[in-house]
Amino acid sequence: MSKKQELSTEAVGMGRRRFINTAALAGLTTVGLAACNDKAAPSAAPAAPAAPAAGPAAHAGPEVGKYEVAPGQLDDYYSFSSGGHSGEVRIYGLPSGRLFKRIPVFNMDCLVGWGITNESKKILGTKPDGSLKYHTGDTHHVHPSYKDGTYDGRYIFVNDKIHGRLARIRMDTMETDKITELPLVQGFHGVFPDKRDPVDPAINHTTRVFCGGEFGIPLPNDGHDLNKPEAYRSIFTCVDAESMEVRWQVLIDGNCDLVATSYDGKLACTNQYNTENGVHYEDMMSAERDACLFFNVARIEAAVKAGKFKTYGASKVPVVDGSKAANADPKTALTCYVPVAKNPHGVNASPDGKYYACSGKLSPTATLIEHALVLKWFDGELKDPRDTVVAEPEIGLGPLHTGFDGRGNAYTTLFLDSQIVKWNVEAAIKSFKGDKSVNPVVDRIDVQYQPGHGFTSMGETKDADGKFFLSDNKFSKDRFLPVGPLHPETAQLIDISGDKMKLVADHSVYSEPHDSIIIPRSLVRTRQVYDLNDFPNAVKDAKDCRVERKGKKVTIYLTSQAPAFGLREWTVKRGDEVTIILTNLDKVEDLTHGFAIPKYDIQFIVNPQETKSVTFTADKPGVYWCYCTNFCHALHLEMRSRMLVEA
Ligand code: CUK
Ligand code: CUA
Ligand code: CA
Repeated sequence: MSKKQELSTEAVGMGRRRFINTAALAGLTTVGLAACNDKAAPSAAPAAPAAPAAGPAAHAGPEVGKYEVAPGQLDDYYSFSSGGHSGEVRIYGLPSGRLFKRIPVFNMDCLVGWGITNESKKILGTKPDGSLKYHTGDTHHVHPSYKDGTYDGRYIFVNDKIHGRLARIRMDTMETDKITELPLVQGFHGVFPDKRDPVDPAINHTTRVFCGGEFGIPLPNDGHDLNKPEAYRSIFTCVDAESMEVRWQVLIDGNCDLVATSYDGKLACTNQYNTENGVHYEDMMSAERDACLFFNVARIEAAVKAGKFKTYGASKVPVVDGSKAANADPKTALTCYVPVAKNPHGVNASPDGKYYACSGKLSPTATLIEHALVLKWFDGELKDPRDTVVAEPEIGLGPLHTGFDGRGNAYTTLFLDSQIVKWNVEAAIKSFKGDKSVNPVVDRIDVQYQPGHGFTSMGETKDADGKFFLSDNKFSKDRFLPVGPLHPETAQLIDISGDKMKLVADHSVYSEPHDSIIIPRSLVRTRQVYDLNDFPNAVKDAKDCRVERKGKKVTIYLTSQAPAFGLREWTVKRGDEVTIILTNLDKVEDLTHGFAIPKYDIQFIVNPQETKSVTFTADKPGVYWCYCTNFCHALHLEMRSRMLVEA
């Protein structure tokens, strides 16, 4: 037995935790890459014991039964989670942590045929030869549409960091219905819908989606300017929530990470870790302060209307100047750069609409900015943007993302400390004003390990219910059965309804969710069966199944109805361009059929009353069994047709 195995689990955990802390501290003073150090030498002994975790240690053990969802019982909450570089979005149940669905967004998915069917390819975007424009995606942030400051159950918006795309998912079918590629953007990171109109109070729902461009690039990016970083700029974008067309853009200093919006619709903001506009990491951390950058939506739209914008390259989208230098006068400024602690990560609006919490990452603090004071700055009543800061509590090492409970408390993930810290907003404000008798930090709890995003149930709406906090941890190490070098990640469920946080479940998740939201099940209303009439190309009756030829173009009109397809066989000629339109005539909920053609790389499903199509060139003569892939009936294996491709 190895030495490590002889140690109790607790001791092993402690050793690792200490090591992480030590590496973290070294990281902060050198290059800030603690996680990488830790990965490179996971078994190294701690160089020196770190200070024990602050705050009361006595957390009650998990009361598993209380949070168990018994067989046949339904979860209370949905969690919608980004899938990182898997390019998808996932739906979980909480508190059980059961995975219900993976929604393909920017990725290909051979189960449903996403990226294979004509309909999905049209949404994903194709090259002139009909092949997909991109096969990859990197989803970070998922946020639903709003009405009256809370979710309206219509859409979920999600970003693609790699190719700068915004996708929309319909919440009735839980399918991606539109994707927009943003011009002039590389590394589109944070996304947030507005919560109401900035000028017309009658419009109390989401009409705009704000997108934070992270990487600065030369404008135009035409292959000349590697060594001219001063010419690199990032772009902040507003997309119309209905048409999904880009409305306007703002040229800015610095790189956007997260995006948040105010409850009155007036402001959008983003945290900026690279106000230095550096291209190397040393440059990106050279300044003592970075910024939380606020956008005055009404003023930007007035500037666009007045023609005060530029366009770049082939893009026709108006771009206004939001740079720091051009917006020094508050009375006319479109943007306000509020100085916050070094290299902030994450900005979140509190459910009462009063504050924004922006974490330090390379500073052990969170910066609290008051919404009303930012508006005052724009009115010219405050000189210094820094005067909008009302608290800056010291909360721990590597603070990233913050959730709120609706009772005045904030919960921030501490990446380097591997903890969640609970701090009280009003206490933090008092202490910032000089009242030394209050300690804003109320509680701490260890998580396993290195949390990235953390979020509370309904915490980004005015209906924050203070029940659960979910910690999406980047490292799981010893928490699950080993499955080889790629580890699962942990989503740890914490009960925040009491004074003390209680860890109640470890859920394993496939890499690599960044952000999620937790919604009570009452707010989600799906359709469980499609409507035939929603598909203009539907084959509405098995009698309509046929083969139609126009020159070399052949269309196969096909239906599925357990246990048979509407045609038993059909013939095409070698070299034909074949389109198969398949309608599932079954009406019963859950009766999905699949359709696969061997060697032709065709595979997709059709749900009850749904129609999908595929197009391919019949270039391989022979007989091909077109079979149902989705177990649908006692005669599922017998559910087949033949396609003859004549030589
Ligand atoms: S983020 Cu992923 S953990 Cu800025 Cu998209 Cu923080
Ligand atoms: Cu239809 Cu299996
Ligand atoms: Ca910086």
